[in-house]
Amino acid sequence: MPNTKALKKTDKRPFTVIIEGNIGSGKTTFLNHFKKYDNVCVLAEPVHMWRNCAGHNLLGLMYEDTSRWGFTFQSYVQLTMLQQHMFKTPHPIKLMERSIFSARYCFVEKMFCDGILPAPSASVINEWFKWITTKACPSVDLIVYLRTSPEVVYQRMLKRNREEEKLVSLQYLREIHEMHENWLYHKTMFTCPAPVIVLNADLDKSVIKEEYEKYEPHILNKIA
Ligand code: DCP
Repeated sequence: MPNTKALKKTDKRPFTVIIEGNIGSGKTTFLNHFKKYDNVCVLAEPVHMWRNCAGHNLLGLMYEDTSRWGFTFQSYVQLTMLQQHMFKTPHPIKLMERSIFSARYCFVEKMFCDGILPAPSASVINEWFKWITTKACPSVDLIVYLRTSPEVVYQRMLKRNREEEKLVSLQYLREIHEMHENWLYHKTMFTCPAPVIVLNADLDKSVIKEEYEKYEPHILNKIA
């Protein structure tokens, strides 16, 4: 006879937390902080896949010619984010860098509003998004919003010097900031798939650990 109690326990989906914030807001640093906990599964964003899809650097192509490659890039982002959402782990807590939601609500929306993503292309992404979020149900329990100012993340981005991001302007970071703010802070655009906690992610690396620790119980003590 199988132990049904034990089966139920392992079948249970993990308490899932998505880490959101502007480009350069410190999502990776935040995730790295939680790697030391045995009960936490940490899923970094698959940027390496975006840079190498069967040998094609979709991230680079997207920045070089957004009108030509924006749809291709965001379609692939949507697939890779779905893979992260569906990733099964025996750990009771799962932390994900970004989500299918920020891809749709911040980046795709921005391209569409700017007229870079034509309406037919936006519709295709949107139809996929609606199907995925209703049928595949990527469940989220908590959103951690790493809130920053565009000027701070701009400096960080320049410092890390990612080749593809050489074309990213302060203005673009301001606009992506506004998308995050409207979605997660003012809550005037789209719905939040889970409650949001807001961290001051402008803080320097030397002191940000204290900010992380302040909010740790929200993540570690809530095991679904
Ligand atoms: N990106 C995009 N569209 C998406 C997701 C990301 O255009 N749907 C781009 C923006 C960045 C790169 O991909 O150029 C990676 O951005 P993220 O903000 O997701 O990751 P970072 O590496 O900037 O995170 P952090 O610095 O906060 O750790």
